[in-house]
Amino acid sequence: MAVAVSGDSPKPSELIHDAEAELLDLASESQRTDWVYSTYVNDDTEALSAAAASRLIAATMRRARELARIPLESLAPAEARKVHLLRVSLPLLAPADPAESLELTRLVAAMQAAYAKGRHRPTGAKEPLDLQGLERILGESRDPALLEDAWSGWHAVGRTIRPGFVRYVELANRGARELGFADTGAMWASRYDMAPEAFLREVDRLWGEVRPFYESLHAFVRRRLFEHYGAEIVSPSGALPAHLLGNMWAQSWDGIYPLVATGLADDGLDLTRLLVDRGTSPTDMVRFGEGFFDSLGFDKLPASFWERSMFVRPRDREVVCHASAWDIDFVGDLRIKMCIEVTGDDFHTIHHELGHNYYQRAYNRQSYLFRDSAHDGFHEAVGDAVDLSVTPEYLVRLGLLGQAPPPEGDLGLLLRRALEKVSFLPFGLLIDRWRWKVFDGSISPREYNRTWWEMRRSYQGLAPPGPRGEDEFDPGAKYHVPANVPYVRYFLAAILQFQFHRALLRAAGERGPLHRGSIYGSEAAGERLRTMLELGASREWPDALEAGTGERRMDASAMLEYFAPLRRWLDEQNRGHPTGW
Ligand code: X8Z
Ligand code: ZN
Repeated sequence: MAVAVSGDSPKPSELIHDAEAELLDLASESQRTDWVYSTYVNDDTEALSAAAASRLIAATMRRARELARIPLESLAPAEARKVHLLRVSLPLLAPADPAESLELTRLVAAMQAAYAKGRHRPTGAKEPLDLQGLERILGESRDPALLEDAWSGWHAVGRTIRPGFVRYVELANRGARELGFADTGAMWASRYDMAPEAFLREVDRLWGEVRPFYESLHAFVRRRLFEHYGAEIVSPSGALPAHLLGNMWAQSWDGIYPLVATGLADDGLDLTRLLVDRGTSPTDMVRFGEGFFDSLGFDKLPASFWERSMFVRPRDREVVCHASAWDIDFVGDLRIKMCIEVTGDDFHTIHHELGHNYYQRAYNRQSYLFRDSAHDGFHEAVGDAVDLSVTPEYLVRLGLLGQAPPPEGDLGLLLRRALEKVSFLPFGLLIDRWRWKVFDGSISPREYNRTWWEMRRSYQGLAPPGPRGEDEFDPGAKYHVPANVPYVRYFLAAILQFQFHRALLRAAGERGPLHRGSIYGSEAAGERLRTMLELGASREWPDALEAGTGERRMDASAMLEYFAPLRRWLDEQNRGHPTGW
């Protein structure tokens, strides 16, 4: 506490300053224990990390209540913003009762552990496989029976998560209500500098802009899958079977690019093959990522990054393999935690994660409550925007590719990117559309799985390989659900990254088509990006967006422009064939 002159109560600025100092300490402690837990999952690390999380939540809620008593008119605008940000700074709030708070944070840690420990032994396999092994089958096999087995085998992990999830919803909502939110979903939706209802409308508006493109891609992919698998497995006019799209959650379909791109010229971007052929190691892949940011004028990563990060899955212990980026002390102890495999997918994910790290470092001179992104979609979009500059020409410069393919390769290039990014859009939206209803009570535990599949069908046009009852819990088979990570951020990022890419290309002086351009080597683009990142959360997000792009609204025009040649081509290909499901 600040020392108050006797009789006087502390000044608002002092209260805020003290709150920031206390929370910075507790947040770093929580990061540290969480890091140890995630890289060495056992009962002790689980207990330690849950206890630290509970302490951070309790202090945050106590400080938020304390600051809420300050009359708004006595606060400078930056202080008022901090008071607001403090209230929405955590993805999880907990009841004031210490036993319930600890119960909740332990539940979340335990759900994560259950997810990390998920294994399934496919018929005929010698050993049980972890998620990565099962994902490999989903990406590579074209045998429907094997695909279904790997898909169902992994989804069984949801069953072990369901009971904890029901109680977590109850306790997390109680915490959110104690701080004046309607429920946890409403709290999540309060982080976008607008009323939660306005934010939901904003998300719908964006989805409306890209939905026709998604439907057109869906129809085209469905026809190719129908040609390959036949009418017994793929209906020519209905929903797509979720296990045939090359990815465990059918959230990105680039795994089936070879099936879908028949007859198209080589796009030169079979990254997995290029990386494997050159004998690239996981560390080399991270060095390539660092090299890109270096070329934009960002400082090199600190030595501690290379010493403390986890790049590969350790053999001797259980870890949380889902990729993440960390700034343990909020001033530059940057790390990534990944189980890198030498694949194109992981090459992209490395750029994604490094985007988080460079953002974290760019805003670390802000005061504590501003050390965050403008909104969480920004955090997710930075690395992806940079990754859009991983063009064949760039791979030539790295020495991974001999020669860039001629313009005929463009359609393939765009199709591959669309299978990765456009297929993702409805998935990015539906996870939280489902969770918002779970948190506000309009979906009850008895209908978790049915409503999940209704939404999978209505948004993505997908169906499960067979009937899924309420003994299953398929949302629990996606990391962010047991781990309590809000998801609509990825939907926003899927759109924002193209806005960033377009603006950065223009800053780099590139005037050509968006899908051909790369900002590699442009310090002007780097400068523009850094200006936006350094703001952190100190300003409302439209201000940050304007600093980076000159625009104040999120919109899909850049994404649609990037894919324009592919959209025309898909429309031609789909003529006379059914779209929708
Ligand atoms: O979770 C992630 C990152 C960590 S922030 C690897 N992503 C989402 C996912 O894997 O579902 C990136 C794309 C979407
Ligand atoms: Zn991320």
